[in-house]
Amino acid sequence: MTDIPEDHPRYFSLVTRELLVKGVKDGIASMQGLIAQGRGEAFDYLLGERTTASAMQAERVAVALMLLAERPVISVNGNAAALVAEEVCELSHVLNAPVEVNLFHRTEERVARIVSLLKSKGCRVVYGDRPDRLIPGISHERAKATSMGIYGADVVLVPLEDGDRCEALVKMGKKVIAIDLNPLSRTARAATVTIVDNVVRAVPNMVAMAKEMKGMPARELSDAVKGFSNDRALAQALEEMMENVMKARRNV
Ligand code: PTJ
Repeated sequence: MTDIPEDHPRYFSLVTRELLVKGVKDGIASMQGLIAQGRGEAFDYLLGERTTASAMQAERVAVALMLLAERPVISVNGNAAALVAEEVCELSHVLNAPVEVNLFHRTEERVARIVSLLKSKGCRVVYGDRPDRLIPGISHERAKATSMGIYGADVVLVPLEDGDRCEALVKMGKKVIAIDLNPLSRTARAATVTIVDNVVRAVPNMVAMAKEMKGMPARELSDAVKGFSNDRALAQALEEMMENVMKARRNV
């Protein structure tokens, strides 16, 4: 990996890039994943590369939903595996939610590598290498899922999901929690709860929240979810971006 000086103003962003490049070299992330990360970075730049108040609230609602769920599942693609494999495993452990490897650009070799990476990071239950169901309404390879994992889940956390699949999961009656830096994306608009934050900040935040909220009675968790509107949260995220842009504009 390139040596990034710690005093560089965009240190974390550059380290994240390096992790993804390594992910591609190791056969974990796809080449297309690099392009997706670039798009995400542009939105993150507008956000000021921070977790905003609306993202923090969405993260809390998401954790409450997962704790209330009967069968919560965490979907992992190449980008999530390259960037936050360890944190995903910790979240899986705290929430008692199995992980399923679910790829957009699916190859069995990449699925196997990601399954083994997640296991090496401590994930106990990892589905995805033996799919036995197809998500209705989407084309074959992208539709593969497992009945014990995403197919049978009531709540699915999908970091960086593609729009079609997010819509298809919602159509199946699932609550879908998306992590997506682009508040205008189809995924962001179709999900039940969208966290407009970088996956490298969102997942560790959710781990800390899950540890804190795990012992809460169901009534309190339901209260945390009550009143949440995804449309309103997306509007807030756009406003937070615009405020940041206006602040920069005043300094030009
Ligand atoms: O590993 P695979 O084959 O499953 O492929 C994964 C990608 C991400 C390549 C695939 O799902 C894809 O093409 O996704 P999209 O449709 O480009 O959507 C990715 C979304 O994630 C975009 O809206 C980006 O803005 C957003 N995004 C990119 N990087 C991050 C992000 N959101 C949060 N954190 C990031 N680091």
